[in-house]
Amino acid sequence: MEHQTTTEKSRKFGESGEASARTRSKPAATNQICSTPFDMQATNVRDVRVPARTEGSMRETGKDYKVLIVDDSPVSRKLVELPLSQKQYKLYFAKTGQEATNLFEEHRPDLVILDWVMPDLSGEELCRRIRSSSRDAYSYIIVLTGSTDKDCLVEALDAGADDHLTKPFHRGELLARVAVGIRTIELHRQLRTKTRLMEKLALTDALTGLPNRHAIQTWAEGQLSGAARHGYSCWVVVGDLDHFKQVNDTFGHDAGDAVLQKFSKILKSNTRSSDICGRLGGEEFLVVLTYAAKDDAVAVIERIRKELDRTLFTFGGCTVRVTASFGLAGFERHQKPSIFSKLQALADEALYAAKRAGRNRIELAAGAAA
Ligand code: GH3
Ligand code: MG
Ligand code: MG
Repeated sequence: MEHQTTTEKSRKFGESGEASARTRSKPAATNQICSTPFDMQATNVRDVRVPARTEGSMRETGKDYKVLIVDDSPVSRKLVELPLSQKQYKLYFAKTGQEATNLFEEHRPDLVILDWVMPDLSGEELCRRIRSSSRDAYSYIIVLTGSTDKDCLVEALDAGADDHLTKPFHRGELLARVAVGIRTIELHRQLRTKTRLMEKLALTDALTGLPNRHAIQTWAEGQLSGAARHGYSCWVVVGDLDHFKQVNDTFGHDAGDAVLQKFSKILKSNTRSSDICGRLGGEEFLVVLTYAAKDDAVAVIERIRKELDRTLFTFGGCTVRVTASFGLAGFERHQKPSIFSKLQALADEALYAAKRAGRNRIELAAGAAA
């Protein structure tokens, strides 16, 4: 690391007689959205069509819930539709089990209200289909039965239904049960959002926003086995800031953090999105480059090294320069591939060599130097 005040000539940390030995450890159905829910002429029922709602307006009102109503009887569909249309649900209608399956696949409704007895598919079969095709989002299923038979209820719940209503149902009860379903869906959504966030956090280094050791190792192992299978090149680079401890000791931990963040940005901006760079820990970083010849990989790292070298940090009125050393190991396309842990160890050895040779440089591992 070099620093200079505006009046003082710059000098390098680590060159004031201090030993340079490293102290770091080793590291089919038609779309029926809001369509007329049944054949008006055939049933001669008054049109109480739900006003078409766009996705946008659904979101504005905060009631972004899709409800699929499945019943072969137009009258039954209407009886479900009427109370729900006064709420701002987005309604989809299916007359058969197959139509319901198709609409479910296409629109992934939050809630399905289905008749237990249909001409083509049984309610049980439809429940099972919905459950087996549910991805990470949950759909709440309310079954409508004509009977009060407890066996039927048990079958429905066993097939994946969450709730049931006996026909003829009470309008208020339908709305209340749908509201329970929506509460459940809301909880699932919150849980899913939090789980995704936790998964992301578990793989991300909080200070730099880069993938952490665990994430980069998992990704790199995948890349390495891909390279072995398909014969493409792969380079593993370990980079370490030089005399970084002195940044902390001289200017404080926040200054050190700022350097780590800037170096991360430099790494990120100089690597392709198909490559990966991450923080192994402390002031040590890893870059994995694929589909690059050795000279191209070295050129990428050289660009990174130079960009950091010419970056000036200002801490407490001092202008400071920080450098980094790099070790590189890997193989060209169609060369014998290595496993990630071996390449990382070789890159680490090369990094030590770079440190011994004076820092602010790139060294290639023995196998990669030819
Ligand atoms: P070398 O050139 O041999 O790599 O020397 P160095 O000083 O960079 O290496 P050393 O292992 O002696 O010191 C690493 C320092 O990195 C010590 C530690 O306080 C600092 N460090 C590790 N993690 C963080 C961090 O998250 N923030 C800050 N500010 N410093 C960190
Ligand atoms: Mg270190
Ligand atoms: Mg260091």
